[in-house]
Amino acid sequence: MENEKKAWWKEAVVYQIYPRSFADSNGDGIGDLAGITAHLPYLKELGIDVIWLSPIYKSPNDDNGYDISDYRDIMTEFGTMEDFDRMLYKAHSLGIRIVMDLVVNHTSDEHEWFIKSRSSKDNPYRDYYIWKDGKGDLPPTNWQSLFSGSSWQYDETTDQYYLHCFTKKQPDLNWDNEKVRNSVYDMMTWWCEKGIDGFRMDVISMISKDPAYPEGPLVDGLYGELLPYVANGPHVHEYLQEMNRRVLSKYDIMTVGETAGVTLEEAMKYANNEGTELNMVFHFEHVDTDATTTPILGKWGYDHPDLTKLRPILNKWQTGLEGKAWGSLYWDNHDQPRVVSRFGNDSPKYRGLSAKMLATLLHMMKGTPYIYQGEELGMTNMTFTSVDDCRDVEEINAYRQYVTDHKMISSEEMLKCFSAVARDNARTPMQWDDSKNAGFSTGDPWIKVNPNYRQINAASQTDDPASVFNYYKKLIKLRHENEIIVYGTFSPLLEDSEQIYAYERHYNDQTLTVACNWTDKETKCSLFDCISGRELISNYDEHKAGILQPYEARAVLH
Ligand code: TEU
Ligand code: CA
Repeated sequence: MENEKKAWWKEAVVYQIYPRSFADSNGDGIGDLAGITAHLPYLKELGIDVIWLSPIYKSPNDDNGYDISDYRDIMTEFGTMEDFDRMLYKAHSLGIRIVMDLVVNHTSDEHEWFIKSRSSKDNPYRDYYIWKDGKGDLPPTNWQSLFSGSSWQYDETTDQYYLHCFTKKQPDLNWDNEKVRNSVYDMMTWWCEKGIDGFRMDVISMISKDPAYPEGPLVDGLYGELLPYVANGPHVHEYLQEMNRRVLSKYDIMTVGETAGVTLEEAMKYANNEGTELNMVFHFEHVDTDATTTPILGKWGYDHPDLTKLRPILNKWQTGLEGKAWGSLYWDNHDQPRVVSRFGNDSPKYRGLSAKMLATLLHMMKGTPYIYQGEELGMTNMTFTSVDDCRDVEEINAYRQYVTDHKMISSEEMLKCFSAVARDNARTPMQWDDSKNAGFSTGDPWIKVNPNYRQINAASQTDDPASVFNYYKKLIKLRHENEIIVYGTFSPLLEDSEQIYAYERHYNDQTLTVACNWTDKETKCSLFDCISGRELISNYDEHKAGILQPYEARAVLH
């Protein structure tokens, strides 16, 4: 469609930085803002347009910064506000925009709003959070927190429970209270006035709760389901439209909502083309395809998902949003395992090829692509052999609940789950070079470095034309140079194939044909036999007629 409205955030490629694991400038083992500033030229070289910074605000770090105790200050370990200003200035001078993580579904229990809220029932801040009476000795509902255990924490001072969808150090804000909304809008305005370029909104789909607070169906025999009662609730669109009127519409910024539990129908509202809410959202359907054959349900299944499961999801989102809403594209982020291990093949023989295939598949689709730090190097999952090596509160809590307390799964089996799908896979330090600690830190890193850093690191890839890094660089450049990649419509191809994911993009009178072999076997493919055009990119130098080689990917413009 040639009449798609143009916007810089539709043409941009975003790079996500998880500051704690990116680069440590002072040897305390923790990544920091000065470390990011020092590596901006690397990102410039890669060619990205926007950085999404995971939270850098003051935080006691129960959930690595997703528990904020002061929205207008910087986490001590990461540096100072001067460091932030320097980073923003340097990024802007390189033409790179910075999008902040906005975590406003909840705060830290150490935020002054919560300290006041819990102090007494008649404190003016009481209604900033969600307080309820228990049911006898039981919490108000049977809901399970997304990070294990009850989602309600009893507080002795006032003999009531507060809601926390995540850890008990992350109490949920009460968005039905107008004062909460105003406080959040003021804070957002403060950051916009500082000159930041947008917000990635953490679990923004969860800010409006079902006022009935019903019991949920049991998930693992222990607790009830929570998400249906907290995601896409009755007022969520109303609140986002208000936020849009009061803050977002006043600035030239980009917004992306992290929308747990979002359906295609809901996404069309959040990211509608009229622009009344957000620019785009992240959905989870494609990354929730790991089959759950483990004895415990939930996110801990780890069977290699096959293409036939993934294809209908990818196609549905591509065609469903067309003309109605803008989409986002991602494989990896700080909550997901590494894509080359999860959907590709991280053996030495196929790691590079399959990483490039997955990158082609994603970056030739319609939507704004997101690259997570290290993905551009083909960084892999970690093997966890002891829970002592885990740092993520989600893993530590799940281990305690399922292994230690309820003995529902063996330690060995749980660690197998962690090695496949745990969030810490994405949080091992960025692999810069083959020196000590992968060049991440001269001190002891807060989390173990993946031992494969001598083979997989930035220094060895930036000058190698055949590297994964240079393949990503080329994909980014192609998007910048070819409007068809940004604005072209999408139509699926070969929908019955179990090996090949293929599609076409159309723009003006041009067609871009993309085909990716999802397997390590040669596969028949006649798509390119009758096409004469310009090959934009491929992970193989030479092709075989009528065949796609293992993990071969091709994109041809004609
Ligand atoms: O994630 C929320 C979310 O819905 C999930 O991605 C969830 O963390 C994951 O499924 C658990 O396996 C956001 C942040 O991205 C995450 O890092 C935070 O821990 C969480 O919110 C709480 O702020
Ligand atoms: Ca540091």
